[in-house]
Amino acid sequence: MSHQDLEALDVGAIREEFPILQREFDGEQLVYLDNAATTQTPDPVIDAMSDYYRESNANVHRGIHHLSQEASIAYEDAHDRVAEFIGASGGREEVIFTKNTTEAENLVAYSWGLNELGPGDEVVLTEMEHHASLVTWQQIGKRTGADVKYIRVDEDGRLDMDHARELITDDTAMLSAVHVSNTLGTVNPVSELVDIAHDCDALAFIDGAQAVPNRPVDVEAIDADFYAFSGHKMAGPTGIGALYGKKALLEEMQPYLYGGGMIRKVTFEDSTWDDLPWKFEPGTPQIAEAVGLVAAIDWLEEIGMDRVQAHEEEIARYAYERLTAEPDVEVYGPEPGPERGGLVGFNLESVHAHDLASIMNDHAVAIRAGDHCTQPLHDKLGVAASARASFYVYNTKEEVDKLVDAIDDARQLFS
Ligand code: 7TS
Repeated sequence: MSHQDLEALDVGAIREEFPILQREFDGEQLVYLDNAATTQTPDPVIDAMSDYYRESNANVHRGIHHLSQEASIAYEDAHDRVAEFIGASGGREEVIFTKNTTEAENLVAYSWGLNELGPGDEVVLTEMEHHASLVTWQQIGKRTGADVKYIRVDEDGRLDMDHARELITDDTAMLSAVHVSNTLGTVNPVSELVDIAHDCDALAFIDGAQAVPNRPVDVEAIDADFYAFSGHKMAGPTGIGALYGKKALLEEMQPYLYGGGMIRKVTFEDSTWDDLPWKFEPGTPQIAEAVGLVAAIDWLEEIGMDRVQAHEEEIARYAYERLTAEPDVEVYGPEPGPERGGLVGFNLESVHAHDLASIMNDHAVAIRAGDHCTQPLHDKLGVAASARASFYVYNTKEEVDKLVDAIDDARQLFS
């Protein structure tokens, strides 16, 4: 996308829809650069949820009364809207609402993994998996006797694809790979990974928590068997995420949570399950959150996902250039370009990432410091923690300048 197209994105107008961005702390205006953890919520999303509570709140599953019918239609239709957004032509039957990406990983690991895996089977992950995927498959491996293997990350923070081709074999039953790394910013070649898995008759799960919020994603073009993401990282509410799954697979899978709202017929002896996706959504679901997620999708699509992506890449490139210009700052992950998403992980020599984040906080600059739920990857990088600035559609280059000013401040304090 050209610079001209980028200028068409009116960041000033976008920021006005986020009252929280106007907050000040000790006279300094908030600079919110922790978007990979959670993005802020624009007024239209907050309004959609409060309108729902004001006007349509009721339980779903088709009560006879007006409100329940309204709530049920809004909740059910939300599945279709999510399906359309990620290119799932099967519609609602291929979209299960979960609490978040983590729960989507667990759903597949318990429902499919626990039943299908056994000794001799292998699950292939990447070294840059978030704990949501890594810990889940690791523990399912222990319970089933399946081996878990990891595709190497090279010195530039990219996956070693030769190693991927070596590791994925006829013994591989499942590949689970992160689409965009929350620590390195790497955009992985997920279609290629899925093809390699399919050539070996393995299934492929893609963790899209850091991809769906900031780039066009088409699950069918990727040919993922499962794909997961969270609402709260894409201008939507907390408490809702989605699992996409190919219909034929979801139909075969057993539910892993049981209760009301997911059954067809229950006797004292046995039960049968409702149609997809309800079979995987027991109990009272996240109704207001589903309404909020639809509002977030509408809001993002009005901007255009390609422009969201271009804006983030532009800010990330600027941050990368400013940070790599500092001789005592180590920046992780690939160079700016199509292989890097909208975040930059780094460390300032001789200042612990937590101290750095704390000094940033004194300037109202919000970043994340720690292991970002990728402890084994940090072990591999040889650091206990890193600092991370992650961007969204409302961030500006001036905010990156404030980040770099705060680094100067930290350097002086600790020298
Ligand atoms: N996968 C990736 C790649 C993530 O970045 C995260 C959250 C998750 C899964 C889990 O998402 P959740 O919605 O289930 O919590 N990542 C981060 C982060 O980087 N900082 O805080 C949460």
